[in-house]
Amino acid sequence: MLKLIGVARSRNFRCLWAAEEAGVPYEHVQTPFTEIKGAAHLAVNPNGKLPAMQDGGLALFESLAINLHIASKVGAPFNPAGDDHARVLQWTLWAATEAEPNIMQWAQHTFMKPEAERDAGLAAAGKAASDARLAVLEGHLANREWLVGNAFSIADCNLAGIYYGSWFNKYDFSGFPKVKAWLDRCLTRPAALTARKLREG
Ligand SMILES: N[C@@H](CCC(=O)N[C@@H](CS)C(=O)NCC(=O)O)C(=O)O
Repeated sequence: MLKLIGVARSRNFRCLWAAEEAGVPYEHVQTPFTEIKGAAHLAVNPNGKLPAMQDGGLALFESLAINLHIASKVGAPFNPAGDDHARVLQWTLWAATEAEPNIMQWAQHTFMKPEAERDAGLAAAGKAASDARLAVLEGHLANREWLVGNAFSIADCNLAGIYYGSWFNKYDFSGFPKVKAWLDRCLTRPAALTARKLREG
């Protein structure tokens, strides 16, 4: 059975959410942060990070790669084919390279790091860079409900999974009403609520 490795208060949240959306059976192995540099965990994720995944003989790291693998087990609309599959890959790579580094910089220096280590300048720069990406997303969502096609897909799960922490911690999305409404739609789906319950307790 598919094993999703790592506590839910890590990027494993997005993998748990994807598995719930896909409806694939999985085991949640709740490896804590205290064990991620140990030999047993390094054998499945040599980066010493969460999450990791095992599925038969396949071991994967990188949360969004894990999610694409989970989605590959089901068909459309969660895992669309053809041109829409290319669009899923586009948004997934955009999530990893454009969205996540900037929103994480804001998050790290706003609420994640101990107060003494936060840098207001880095938080502001992270917000400015995030807002530039959110403007792109706002334009894309101007006349559509979901990122790809006309149904929720793994692309929505991957990108909304990245913005979940900032959405939960009250990032100011007021300049991006379409994005805010899309995040509300994504993160209150039944599968998202199940994964959020694992994370938020
Ligand atoms: N790009 C990786 C990032 C993994 C990552 O940084 N995970 C964090 C938890 S969410 C972690 O394990 N941090 C502990 C550390 O870096 O020592 C992914 O998406 O899986």
